[in-house]
Amino acid sequence: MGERRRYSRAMTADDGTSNTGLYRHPYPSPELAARHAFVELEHDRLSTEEMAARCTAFRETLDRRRSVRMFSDEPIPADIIETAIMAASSAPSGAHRQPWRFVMTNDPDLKRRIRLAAEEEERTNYLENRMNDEWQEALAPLGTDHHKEFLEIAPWIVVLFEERFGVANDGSKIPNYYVKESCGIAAGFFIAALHMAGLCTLTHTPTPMRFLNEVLERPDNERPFVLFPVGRPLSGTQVPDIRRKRSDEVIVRRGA
Ligand code: IYR
Repeated sequence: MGERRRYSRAMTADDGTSNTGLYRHPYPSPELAARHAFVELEHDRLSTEEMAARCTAFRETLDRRRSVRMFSDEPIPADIIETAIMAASSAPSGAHRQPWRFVMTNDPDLKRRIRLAAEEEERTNYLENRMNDEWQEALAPLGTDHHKEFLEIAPWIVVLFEERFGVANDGSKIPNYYVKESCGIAAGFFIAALHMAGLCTLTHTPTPMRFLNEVLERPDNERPFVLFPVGRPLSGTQVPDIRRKRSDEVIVRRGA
């Protein structure tokens, strides 16, 4: 509260959100607004009760999400995948560059090629110790191995490519910023959108993933970030009986 009083102007609305006097450096400044377009934020003000209810409902919904390794081969309409991708593409990104491309395919031949190439890499990871013993022990409870049949069985494969830099018409590079952070957030939005649609996925990183550029014919400025098989879970699918961290293990509160 003391912080607020330092700036003198009185509150101008009952709801406590209109006190422009809080800011000595309002955004946008008149100079900025003269040079770049701004629009007023569209925002629904919720009561504290509604806030709590919605947040809890969302948390409970997300808490039911699980990574799945056994998919049904039932077809899923392309437009549902596209909508989930556009939800992902609403993620914040460095300098609003949206440095991502989502390549989706339900083509059996492409899925097969991806499966075969992924299994070849993973065979080296698991059987020829490209992943060290410590790493393999960490994965033991998940029971992952070099078999990746789901890559052919799931109706869709979506590969999120990070756009390392943009390319101008004259071929010169346009830098992107915080590419990995941006793609990580977009991946999270995508996973959440799929879950809301009743679809399952696996955050899969067949390593190394460069083969995906070739199979999916993507240019060099794009690098595979995560591969997502997407579909309904096979009925009766089993998932590891793992627990998530409790709030006291993930939340640290400091200060008064
Ligand atoms: N890329 C391998 C290994 C793997 C690594 C981690 I860390 C996992 O959480 C799961 C798997 C694979 O996909 O099998």
